[in-house]
Amino acid sequence: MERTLVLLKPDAVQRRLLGRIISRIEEKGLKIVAMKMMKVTRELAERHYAEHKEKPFFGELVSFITSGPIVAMVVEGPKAIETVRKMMGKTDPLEAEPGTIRGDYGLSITMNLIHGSDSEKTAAREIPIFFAEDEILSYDIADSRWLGG
Ligand code: D4T
Repeated sequence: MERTLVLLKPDAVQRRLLGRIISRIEEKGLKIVAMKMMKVTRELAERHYAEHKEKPFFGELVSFITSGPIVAMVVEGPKAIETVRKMMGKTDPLEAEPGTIRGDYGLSITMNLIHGSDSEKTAAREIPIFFAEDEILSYDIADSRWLGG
């Protein structure tokens, strides 16, 4: 079963949107197998966003993600990576379709509420940055036989 790293960014916490976003993930049928609220240090942020180090928005990105608590999750399900990316919507809020998380709640390209790994390779790199192996739970969920995969 595929796993993806999901971060609910500081704006999601500050705007009290955690419950709504987590509900969407649950209602879709995905399974949360790890979750914690945490403060991202500068070092952690720079590791997570290493691929963007040379981009002009890198400084802003790091200062935003370290600006307040976030909620980090590992989400599991069939095609979890692509499914979460579709639910997030495009990075630019003007391009994010209504019905997506960013399309419904976001106006800013930086404060865009949610992060989801963009490939299996990225998920494998990102998950251990935020979670130790023993923080990721393996459990049966009652409705799994009705969700396919
Ligand atoms: P993340 O990585 O947060 O899931 O976002 P995306 O996958 O949708 O977008 P990305 O990797 O292209 O960008 C990472 C992060 O940088 C912010 N950003 C992006 C920004 O502040 N200014 C910009 O011009 C761009 C392109 C938003 C997400």
